[in-house]
Amino acid sequence: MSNQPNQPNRRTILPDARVSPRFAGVATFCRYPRLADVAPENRPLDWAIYGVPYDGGVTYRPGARFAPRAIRDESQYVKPFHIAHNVNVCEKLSLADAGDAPVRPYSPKDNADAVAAFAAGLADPSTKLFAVGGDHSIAYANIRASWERRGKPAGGLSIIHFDSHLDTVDAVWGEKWGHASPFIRAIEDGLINPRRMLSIGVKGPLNTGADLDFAKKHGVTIVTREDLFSGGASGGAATIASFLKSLVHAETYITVDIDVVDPAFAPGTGTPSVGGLSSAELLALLRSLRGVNIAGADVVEVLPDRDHAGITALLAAHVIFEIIALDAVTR
Ligand SMILES: [Mn+2]
Repeated sequence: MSNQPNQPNRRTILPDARVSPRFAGVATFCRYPRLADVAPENRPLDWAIYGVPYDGGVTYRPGARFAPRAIRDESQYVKPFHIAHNVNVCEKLSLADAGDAPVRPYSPKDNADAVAAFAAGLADPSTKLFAVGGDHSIAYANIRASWERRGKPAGGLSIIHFDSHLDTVDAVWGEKWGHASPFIRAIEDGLINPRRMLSIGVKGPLNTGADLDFAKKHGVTIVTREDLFSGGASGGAATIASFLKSLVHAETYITVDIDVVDPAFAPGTGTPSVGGLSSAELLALLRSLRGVNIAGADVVEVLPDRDHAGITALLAAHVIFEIIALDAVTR
């Protein structure tokens, strides 16, 4: 079988857990090699996964700056073979942990610029970028770098967004670059197309019904959790299927705010919202995106200090794996 070491198509060499145990050594995402250790024959790199230890964009509980370390730790037991997709991601793809982006703790705008500049220079021009936050403000930077890498598609990237919140608020306390605003900024800058934006898992309560206005006015497709479990042509599953069909091969960014998952499953997050998806439902929804042409991705808003037994960070590690597997299965 092709899962033996040293096969010519094995592109990401994982440490043998029988020689270098999973609890030893410096932790990288899913035990993928550090970017500097990727062999020349495994370039160009398919994905660079990097941390963004930044939480200066929040107004409620801070602490997501500690998430990249926590997620690296919890990801040590993520193995490379995906049962549902029947794919070994390490045989299909060259993957690396590119370390952490530089951050600017006192300014969300300066931070976005610094992270975008770091991401723009990572690895090879064709390498896709996976950012591990950090709060959701960091998504803007990775979207910007991904849009540039994918040839600056006119009209912007399509985007599939998992979140309890729309994150299209113009400003909070005068701040336009916080974690409530990454998508309104990305839409304004033409990096994403609101008419090809799907927000899954949105729920209340909101500050005001006007929080929905921007998304409605600009044509964002919203699927609430209640929609997901109502059937028929107007049900959430039908809406998602129709959206996916409309994408054809459009370059599509995937962003996962871990607070889309119920705090019973993902307590370690800064703005928990009750009545969310289960871990299994999120994974199933991600698997249902098979065939999407992925342009880049992120997972954000893990807050290790509020976590229990690392379950939220562990879920985020599996979100990374699920999205990478989606890309692997299309190659
Ligand atoms: Mn969010």
